[in-house]
Amino acid sequence: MRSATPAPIVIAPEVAEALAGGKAVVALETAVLTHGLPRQPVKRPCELAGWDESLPANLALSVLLDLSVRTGGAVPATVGMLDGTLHVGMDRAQLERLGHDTAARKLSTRDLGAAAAQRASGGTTVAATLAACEALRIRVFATGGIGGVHRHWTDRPDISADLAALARAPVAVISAGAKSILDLPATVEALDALGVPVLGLGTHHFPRFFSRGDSSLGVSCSAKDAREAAAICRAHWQFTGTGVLVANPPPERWALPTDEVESMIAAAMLEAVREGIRGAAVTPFLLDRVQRATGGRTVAANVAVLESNARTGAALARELAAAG
Ligand code: PSU
Ligand code: MN
Repeated sequence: MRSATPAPIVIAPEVAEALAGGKAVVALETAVLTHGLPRQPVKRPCELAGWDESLPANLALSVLLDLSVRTGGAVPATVGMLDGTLHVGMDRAQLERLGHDTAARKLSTRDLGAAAAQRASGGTTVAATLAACEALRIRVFATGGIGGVHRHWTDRPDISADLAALARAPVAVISAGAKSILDLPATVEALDALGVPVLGLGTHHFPRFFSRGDSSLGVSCSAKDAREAAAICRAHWQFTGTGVLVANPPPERWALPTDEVESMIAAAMLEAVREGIRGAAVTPFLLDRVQRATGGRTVAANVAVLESNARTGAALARELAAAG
């Protein structure tokens, strides 16, 4: 006989305890595990000690982020779906299962119900991870770059559900701005319209994921460090319940020049149009093409960004927890 419907959300005991005790918790997404990074092993992409080069790169990354959050003094809560159950807090075996599953779906908010009912597995995007944060009152979430308004949105309004999710979940999302494949000025305008502050961490420039940004695109406020950022987040949530996009520029050493990234993206986009790539497939397609075009330099930048954001997320979560 079939077992009863599985509980839709399972919280790892470690995460439940930390939340109940008001300790620092940092949520992590898994779309980057299932659809973001290559599945081939990659030699230490950016000289990071926690990188296991015997693992497929996607899995090595999730393992590294878990470790970085812990080293930063917070409890990682990796979110992902296994056989229809949404897990908040995934252990190594669960990450391995999801990372090796070639049938894993890319799950945005709209996809959670269908995947749960069909007992599917999948990696959660920023939007779907934010839904879990909202349900469990997790206040900090670290990712690479959020989705946003895609280029050519006037032809086809491809706007990531990440923006709508940020507009409703009171969560600080640490991100290197938004992904460089997007229309970044339009994305910043959309965040503005949704009432989501863009808080530059040690910068007044909106980061462009692979590059550090410049004076052509700014943020709505800046903080010098995690402590000041936490104070701004707390004050923000006294007035309204929207998320805060904490824009953390990529580490200097691994950032790429804007022009170089731009020409790669232009080429990848032409290819996407030629191949008729649409909807949820657009982001993974473009990331894959850009990664291949640079022979791993964008992979290094991507990993460096994610790791830096995980560490920054831990620092921010600790500041928020300390303030109660
Ligand atoms: N940034 C990356 N790799 C990724 C993503 C972002 O460097 O895999 C994922 C995030 O999970 C984000 C999603 O939420 O892409 C956005 O997809 P879409 O544009 O289809 O909403
Ligand atoms: Mn889209």
